[in-house]
Amino acid sequence: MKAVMLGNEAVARGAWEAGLHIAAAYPGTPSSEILESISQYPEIHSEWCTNEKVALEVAIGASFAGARALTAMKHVGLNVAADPLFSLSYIGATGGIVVITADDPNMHSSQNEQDNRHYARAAKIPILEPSDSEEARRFTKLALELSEEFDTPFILRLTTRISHTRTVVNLEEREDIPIKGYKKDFKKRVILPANARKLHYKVEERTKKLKGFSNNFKENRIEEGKSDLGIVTDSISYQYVKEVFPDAWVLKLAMPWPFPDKLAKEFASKVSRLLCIEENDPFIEGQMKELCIKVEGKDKVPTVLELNPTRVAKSFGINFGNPVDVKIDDLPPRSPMLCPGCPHTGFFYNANKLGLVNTGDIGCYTLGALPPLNAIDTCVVMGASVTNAYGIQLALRALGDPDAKKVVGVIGDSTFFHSGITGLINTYYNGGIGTIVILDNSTTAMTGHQGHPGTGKTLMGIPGRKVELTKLIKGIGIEHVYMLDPYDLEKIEKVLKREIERDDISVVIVQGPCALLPDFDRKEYYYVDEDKCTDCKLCLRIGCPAISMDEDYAVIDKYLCTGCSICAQVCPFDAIIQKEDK
Ligand SMILES: Cc1ncc(C[n+]2csc(CCOP(=O)(O)OP(=O)(O)O)c2C)c(N)n1
Repeated sequence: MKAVMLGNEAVARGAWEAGLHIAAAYPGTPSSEILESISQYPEIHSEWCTNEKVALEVAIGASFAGARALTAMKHVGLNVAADPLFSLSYIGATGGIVVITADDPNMHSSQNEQDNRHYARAAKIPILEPSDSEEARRFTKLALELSEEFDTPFILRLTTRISHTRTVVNLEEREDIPIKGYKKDFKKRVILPANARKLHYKVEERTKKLKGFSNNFKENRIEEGKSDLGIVTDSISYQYVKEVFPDAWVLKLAMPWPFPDKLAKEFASKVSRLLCIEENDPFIEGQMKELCIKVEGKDKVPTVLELNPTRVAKSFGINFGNPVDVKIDDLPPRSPMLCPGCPHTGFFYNANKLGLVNTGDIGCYTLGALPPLNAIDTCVVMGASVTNAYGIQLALRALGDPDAKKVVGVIGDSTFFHSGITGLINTYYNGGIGTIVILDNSTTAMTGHQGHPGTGKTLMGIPGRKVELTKLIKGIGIEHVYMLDPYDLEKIEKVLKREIERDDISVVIVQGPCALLPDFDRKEYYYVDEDKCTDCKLCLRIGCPAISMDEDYAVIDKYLCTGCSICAQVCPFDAIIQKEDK
């Protein structure tokens, strides 16, 4: 049987076919559909975890007990999970264990372009890279099997184009793999220095064996060409190479680490000109150069942004036409905005009005940094709003600046559970002051409405336990904790004005569900009374996409309006009126 599947769906299918037992992850584009698809297979226990480190550690525990396990994350998630990843390399696998990283060349929805192939080499963990959905399915299976065979975790690296492209997949049946059960193994699993030293020798031995494997691995394949040009490539770049250079010899690498040195040398000897075409960093090229193989690559192929056939062709002076390389400058500008009725809007409107220093975080609410709200000053990584606010405060206090206590950290609910909690405890412990605002929309909205501990909704639909934010924060010892209605502008302003003057730490939770959730309580729409509207444009300052200007008065798109009332609260002329309930 065949099916057309997204790369991420195919990974899930491959994992299911390989008899996977446990899957644990934290969402992040472009990886999120992997767990969402796995959750459709009832034979697998799947769950959203609080963050990527937690998810990997859950998978490691499952592997300890002899279950096949995987974790999936976006590329920056692997930074969060890097600590257990490096230990896991020494510990190896009992049940097969695979760490999936979905990288995002071009930063379609990420803060950086990070080439996670480097993690494979740095942590000495073998890596597989599919070039389409069928390979995504097969390589996931293979990674779980090889993990057990070589006593190592495997990294499976996808990129946005692999994760989010649909291609044909062959479907196979699920293998029945029993969970082995738990057996104590002190030398393998307790990485005290005395054990770890021995384990490091084992890792080096394993790497040698895997290099031998990589040299003979049939998925690291030479495709004969008709010219004397040879190209080494991997992942999605392989598809571009086949389009742009149909006559070239190709060395397609499915396992770029451990590097198949003999195979690469053999390939180089077959051609007179050798290119390396890969996205982002010269990971393969660098390893070829270490072998003194003469190869052209990043001197011509850009390291920044993703490749496509046109960019690949252009790098080598070939005119390939322009089928996909749309010039961004030619498109009408369309700035991203918070949605109509977004429960974050009211806070940002007030924060802008008060002109505070607001350290931001990652989520839908990062959009509060853009005009007209302009209410976020920084955005570093998940959780950093809380810690950055504290750091700014320390510096300002050292300067004797009385505004030190007015620094506000702004974080979403999922992000708070992910990595805000530890920062808040740090601020409390070290005597920090200032205000932390948690924008709690009862979901992980940015990545597609996944559950988190504050929702109590689990991935498999089994009722989970709900963590109450107020109790949690009060449990730390913070006394000033307030829960606010996101649509009550006056109250938000009043509480903010009061809290930023306080010589203590306080937490303000602005709580109301995301307007895109299916059970959102949509109210009757608002409209503008043209006779009362003075064209003052104050209502535009909330940045609601439902509001625009006609010639000399504001108009509200009744199909977009959710009836949240924020525009009506902002209008000084009572020109915005709610349609009466019938
Ligand atoms: C380390 C890391 N993991 C995952 C992501 C993907 N991601 C971006 S924001 C976000 C959470 C957003 O949820 P929340 O904090 O509740 O804010 P909302 O979008 O709901 O406003 C996630 C999972 C990321 N950017 N970095």
